[in-house]
Amino acid sequence: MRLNEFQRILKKKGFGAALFVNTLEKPSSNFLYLSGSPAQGILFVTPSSSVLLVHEMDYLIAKKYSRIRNIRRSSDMLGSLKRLLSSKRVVGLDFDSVTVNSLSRLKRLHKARYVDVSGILSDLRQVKTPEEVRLLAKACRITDDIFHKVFLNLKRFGSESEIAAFILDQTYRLGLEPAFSPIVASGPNASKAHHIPDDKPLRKGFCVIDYGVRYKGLSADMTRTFFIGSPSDRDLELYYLVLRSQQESLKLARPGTSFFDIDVFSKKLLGSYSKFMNHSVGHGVGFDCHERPFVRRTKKGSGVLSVGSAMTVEPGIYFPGKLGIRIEDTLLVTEKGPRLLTRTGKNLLVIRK
Ligand SMILES: [Mn+2]
Repeated sequence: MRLNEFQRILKKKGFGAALFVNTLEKPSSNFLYLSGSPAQGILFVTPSSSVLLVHEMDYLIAKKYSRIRNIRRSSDMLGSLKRLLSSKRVVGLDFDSVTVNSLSRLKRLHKARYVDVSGILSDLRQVKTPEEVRLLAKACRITDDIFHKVFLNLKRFGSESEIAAFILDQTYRLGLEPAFSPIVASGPNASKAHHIPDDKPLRKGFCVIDYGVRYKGLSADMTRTFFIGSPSDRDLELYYLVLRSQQESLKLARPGTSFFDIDVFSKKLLGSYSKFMNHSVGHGVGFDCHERPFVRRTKKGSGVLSVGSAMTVEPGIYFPGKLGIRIEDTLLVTEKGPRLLTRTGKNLLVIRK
């Protein structure tokens, strides 16, 4: 279905073909999106046909996952690609995933006008199909379950890295992959939005956990903040300020709303603390953990939500070297408004150590 739509666009634009390369070093989410297959290889699409070109050793995995029936085995991938490209004068490429070196190799292999199709793909991907919504919701439910298990076991963890290891263990036991490395940040570490978990004893204060699993290509993204020790009145006030901003902002996730306006609104609700929120209110999610729609510096450059947009809402405040609080959900924009896909409770959980 997605592939057919992409082929229609290729035809309309007069492209002879488009190709997507997926390797271990440079995984291509567009390759996965269009083919359904995580195998290494080249996806070659023309307005009327498609073929998945794989090395002999990747044939079985391609066959297992690919929605594209035409899978061709080759021991000379470049030679096979050259034959497929012959007579194609305009060829679409995903400029987001092609390196400068591979582009020059490609130009030596076959002379053509190579045109970026990454924008076409991100527009298509912004509207989730019912099947993608189902998979994303499943990714979110599994992520909820893992957070639940983390919270049940909190007493036994001594360090951030123990929590991260537990999260990854739970993920791999299910035969799944992390959408990104878990962020576990306790005490002053939580003031770094992208802290890497360390093996030192957990610090007292707020502890941020940011994580999501990838389920059949779709990424969940959720953050919860809990407290180790006894929160002061001010700690509680700060936490519930962020929570209120998050809960009110996500209500704005409706078709036609600019993501920019949600960003402005979430910061307005933080009042004078908004200067301690050093990132935007959220991002689109899907086959990449960060994809369209985005919040940019201007309203004009920012994405507009539509039915089928999947996104996060994640306000936070960070006092450098002191504390950090972030609360994030993944949600879907429907005709009726936002539908929360991550559902872990958000009242402040306090553990006394
Ligand atoms: Mn996020």
